[in-house]
Amino acid sequence: MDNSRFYSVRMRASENQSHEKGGKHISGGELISSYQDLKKSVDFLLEKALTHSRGKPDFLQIQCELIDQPITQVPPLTVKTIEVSSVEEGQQKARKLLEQAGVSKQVIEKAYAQIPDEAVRGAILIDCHTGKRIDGRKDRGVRVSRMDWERVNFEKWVKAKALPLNQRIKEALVLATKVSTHQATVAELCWSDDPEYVTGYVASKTLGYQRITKLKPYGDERGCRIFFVDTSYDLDTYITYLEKQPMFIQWEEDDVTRPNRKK
Ligand code: WAQ
Ligand code: MG
Repeated sequence: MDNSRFYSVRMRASENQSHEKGGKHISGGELISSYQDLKKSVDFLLEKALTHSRGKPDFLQIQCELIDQPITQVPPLTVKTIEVSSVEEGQQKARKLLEQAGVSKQVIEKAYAQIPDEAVRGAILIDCHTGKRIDGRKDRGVRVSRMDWERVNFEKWVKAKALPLNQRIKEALVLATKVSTHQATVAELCWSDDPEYVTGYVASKTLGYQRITKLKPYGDERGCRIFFVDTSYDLDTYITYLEKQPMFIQWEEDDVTRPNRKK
């Protein structure tokens, strides 16, 4: 692949002044674009910012930067969907999965207690040994960036897995795959801050991406994104990886599912 002219394109939008001035986070987005597609990519993020269910932005920023590093390719996490009939059941499942991934009960409860009331535009990082928040970024959190999944390959994957062709699942799975790829990530817990979207997930290298169909009540604008981090790894290096390491998700069809495929 010719990696020479790829751009990181990032958007953030807020209401009532910019994020720095205490405005309410409305929407964010990040993708990797070729030079030829830049106009389309900016337009795509502009559309996302202007049509968001959290509100109409009055601060909006879109930034393009040439990526001057090789872009790593990683396969997507495996996806599983757990159907639940209530938020309580969903939250119970989420806690169980976090435990399975190696986070203790105490740390899980401590993390839940630290979910901020005010919107954060990134993820909060929790030390998986102590349960303390370690990113020190307050309402900003850490925004994972510089990752994407090329459309044709993504659509092939969607078809093979019989999943809905859904931009939100794509974005979340791309992020979860990048985050879980780093050794320091023990697990991730997430649900949307979009009031009408109640499905969330727990992800880790060993669990894969486990969707849970209800993690919050319909209409609730409070989202959550927590990374449980093994702090025996260097934190600054980890945050730099999340923010800067460019990555494409790339799915290769499994030979087992297509026995007649010629090599
Ligand atoms: N880096 C770090 N944190 C982020 C990022 C990012 N790039 N994007 C969003 N967040 C944080 C931020 O605090 C948001 O408030 C919160 O996550 C939720 O973001 O059906 O839509 O984009 O499989 O609203 C998951 C289930 C949907 C999808 C998650 O999150 C499915 C979702 P949203
Ligand atoms: Mg959102």
